[in-house]
Amino acid sequence: MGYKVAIVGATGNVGRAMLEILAERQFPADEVVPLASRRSLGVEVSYGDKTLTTKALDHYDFSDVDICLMSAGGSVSKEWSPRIGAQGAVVIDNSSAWRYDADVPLIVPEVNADAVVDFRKKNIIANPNCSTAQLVVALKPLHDRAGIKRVVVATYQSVSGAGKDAMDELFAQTKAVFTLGEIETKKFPKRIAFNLIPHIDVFMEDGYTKEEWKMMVETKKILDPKIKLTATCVRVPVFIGHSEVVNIEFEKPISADEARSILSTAPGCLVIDKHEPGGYVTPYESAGEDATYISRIREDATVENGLVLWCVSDNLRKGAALNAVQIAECLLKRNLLTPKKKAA
Ligand code: 11C
Repeated sequence: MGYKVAIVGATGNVGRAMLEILAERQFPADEVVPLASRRSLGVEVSYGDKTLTTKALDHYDFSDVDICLMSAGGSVSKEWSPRIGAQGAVVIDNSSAWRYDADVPLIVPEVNADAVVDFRKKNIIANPNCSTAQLVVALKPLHDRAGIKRVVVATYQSVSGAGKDAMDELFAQTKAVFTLGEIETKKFPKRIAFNLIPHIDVFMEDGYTKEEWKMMVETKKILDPKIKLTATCVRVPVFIGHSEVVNIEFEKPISADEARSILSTAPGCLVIDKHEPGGYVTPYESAGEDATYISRIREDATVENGLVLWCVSDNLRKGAALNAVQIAECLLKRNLLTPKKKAA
């Protein structure tokens, strides 16, 4: 007997990817229930070769649900994740609402899978921000080998991170450029077509944006609180796939060749690093794939024990939906969850 899995926010970019990945990985679910706000009620979504119709989140009874994958934004998570958790379903929450709560584990399975056991206090497990997930997958094996002291990261984040409306905005603006139409900006503070915007999420008091703050705080919680990190997060006119330039300062010496060899066998990583035109991965190629791709690994001679690399991943998959499903798989592998129907 398998699990009953609910997906809140099933009609969004990440919700749809969650359904796709559950089916692809043959997650042992007997029943999958897509839930959404009243606005998306009755919308059909695909789950493998099935078509499911979304039901309303309001008043849904979660008492026989085993796992709830939440991806409906911070305010819905703030209200609903504890309520759903209190009804006995384990919530894997993709928003930023619970990530920084000391009673909620924040998990990237390739990095800190064992911390998943700490989910029982609130019955919530947090999924990190997409730009953090791929970063820590790449950093972990290098940290284990040479001890990371400091990271300087610049991101190039696709518009899908800001949701489906943001993808539509890039498409509409690009079309308007070619048809000499009016460029409308709604989701983004400035035009995104044929442009870059050095601003993701809200501004904090110190001048950093919340996206940049999240990368710093989440890397510490998932990987090591001693790691110092500074980030600059930039939105780019790419539909899917976040890219990052990562400068790393280590405690011990590590050569580019050694880093390449460590990363090429590290979980979740795929190294494509040929010193020739096209010998690296771009976000376009990462879309629809599960790996965190690493290219352009080289020594940074301007600091002691420095490396610099290029890291790309599908932000909707490893950055969100895939990581959430992998967390659910961690629970099963560790026998932390028995299907309620079987237990009854
Ligand atoms: C973006 N990284 O690309 C954001 C999306 O905290 O889960 C995910 C925001 C979050 O806009």
